[in-house]
Amino acid sequence: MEIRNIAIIAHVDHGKTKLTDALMRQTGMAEEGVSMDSNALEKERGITIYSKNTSVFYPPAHKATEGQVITKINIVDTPGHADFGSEVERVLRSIDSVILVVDAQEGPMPQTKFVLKKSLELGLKPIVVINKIDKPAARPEWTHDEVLSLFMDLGANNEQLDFTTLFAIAKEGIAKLNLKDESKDLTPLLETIIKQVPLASSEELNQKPLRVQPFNLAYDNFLGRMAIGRIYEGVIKNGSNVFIKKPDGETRSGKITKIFTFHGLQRKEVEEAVAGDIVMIAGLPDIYIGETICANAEQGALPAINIDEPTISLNFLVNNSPFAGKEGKFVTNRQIRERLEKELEVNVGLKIDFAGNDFFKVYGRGELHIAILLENMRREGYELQVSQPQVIFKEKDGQTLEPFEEVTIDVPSEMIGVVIEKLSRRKGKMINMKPEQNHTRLIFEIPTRGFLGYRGEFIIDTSGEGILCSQVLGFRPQVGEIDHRIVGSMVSMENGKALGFSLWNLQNRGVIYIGPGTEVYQGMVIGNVSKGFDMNVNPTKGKQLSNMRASGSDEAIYLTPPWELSLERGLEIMNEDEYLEVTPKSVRLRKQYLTELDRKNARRKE
Ligand SMILES: Nc1nc2c(ncn2[C@@H]2O[C@H](COP(=O)(O)OP(=O)(O)OP(=O)(O)O)[C@@H](O)[C@H]2O)c(=O)[nH]1
Ligand SMILES: [Mg+2]
Repeated sequence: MEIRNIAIIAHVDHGKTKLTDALMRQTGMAEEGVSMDSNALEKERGITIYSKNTSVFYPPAHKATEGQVITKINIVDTPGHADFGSEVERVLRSIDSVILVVDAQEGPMPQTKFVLKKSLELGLKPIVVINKIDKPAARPEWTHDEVLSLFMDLGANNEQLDFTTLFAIAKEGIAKLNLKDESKDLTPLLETIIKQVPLASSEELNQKPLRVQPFNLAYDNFLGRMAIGRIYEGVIKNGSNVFIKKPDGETRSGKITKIFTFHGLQRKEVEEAVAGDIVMIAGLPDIYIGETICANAEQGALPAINIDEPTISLNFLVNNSPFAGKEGKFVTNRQIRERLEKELEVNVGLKIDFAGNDFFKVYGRGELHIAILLENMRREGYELQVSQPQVIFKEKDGQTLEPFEEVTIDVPSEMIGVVIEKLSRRKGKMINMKPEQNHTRLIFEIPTRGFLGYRGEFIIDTSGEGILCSQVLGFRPQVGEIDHRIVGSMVSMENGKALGFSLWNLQNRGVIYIGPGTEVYQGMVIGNVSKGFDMNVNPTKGKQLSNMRASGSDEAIYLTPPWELSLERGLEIMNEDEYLEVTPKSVRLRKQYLTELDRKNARRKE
């Protein structure tokens, strides 16, 4: 058996997972309807959050003819969202070729550029799949040209420029080498993989002493932390004693207690695995990404794997709102701490500082990265509150640096004015503007600090017709003050049930987050005020019954549907003096100080 290792990479939503699913289905490794996006949150949101391994065999054993070599293709399906970009980078270090999927209508997008750049730098030769050619507005030839110029812009060498392109409908499991070709399945893609992806396995490599490098971590309740890594050289045997080396050479010893290989989506326990394969290993509880597992102490460590630094931080703390403990099962400081410690076992992009007295400082790669952690926690029954996400500053050579992002925006051309105006005010610099058919693509570089909180405004300003995505560029010298449009909060002065009548009165002052019947407490934020300053309101006030009857000219109440808070919305719009309260059933926004008097006193102290 021969082994080949590939990763599927692309901008978010361009069809990586659909393609992987179809590859599994057509090679008999998965039933109809089984998807790589297996996690509950992934299914709900329709996005990939965690990169995942699978493997397929080609030709499938039952179709292989006598004497035909069967190839095991290890495939890593990667997440497209920029917050998980560092995960992709680690994966790229451990495979031999990438399938770059590009949407035939959208063409290359920021994440396409990011993952392609990383791949080219690592010397990989991509196979390009132009996907979704069934879309009515698909423009496969244009996309191909754009991809080619992207390769050139990114400095691809001649061999890389000579990439093979396939056209696909991943959703239906079809790929072809020419648009005019007839094809019923993914055979052309599988054949291309066999032809072009370098062989990872060989008898010669098997003879060498063992070297394995983990690029991902997994956690199992019984087996503890596990490493997912590539066997570069040698054969790994269950029960063997090994040495673990950090990239700087520091060495410790350990023992392998279980080995799994990937077999479709299943993991298959094996007694040994050969060079070239990707395995999951148990028995090394302190193993970490980029270390080298080797057979003897004298072997050299493999080159380190970079892990991108966090860009934002926020505090996690025990919920102490008046509604605390009503909905959660796990609410104490200790329980939250233990959960966060467990998260660190697998969530490589995350850092946590446990030194605070009554809070934990959590560092992440973006709002979605943090929101996913919070969403998982609330589903498991945790209750907590978090502070406003803040950008991380770094000191280097006596200079303060802050994270910057590249933001790419596609909007109907008549809307570019408002976008440019708002992003400029947030210290964004437009570096490109390209009109296309009936929309315009704008590219900005902007400090993360200025960009935080813009998404919601963008959706409103463009009536949901724009596409916006961002990509961390790295740390750059800090720019000055940023003029955020401060939106005031509508803060409840009372405890009780919100009534339709009072919400109706309040809705012309701003946007309301709650519907009638919602229980509120003093200090809870129930909406925002377009005028800019906080406003104390009483959402529990009803209309005097007698009044209503007497007036005779009562108007019907038309309540605008509330703009309900989700975790991401909450993180994005919250102000500095607020907490987001997260429980299994609710997401509420509140003032840190619940009474107006306490808030005044706090302001005075500043
Ligand atoms: N029309 C059309 N839609 C497709 C095709 N392939 C995928 N899609 C749709 O595109 C959406 C995204 O597909 P996924 O496979 O989840 O994309 P992805 O690249 O894995 O997304 P992330 O992992 O979140 O980055 C889904 O709604 C698919 O149904 C295709 O060939 N044609
Ligand atoms: Mg996916």
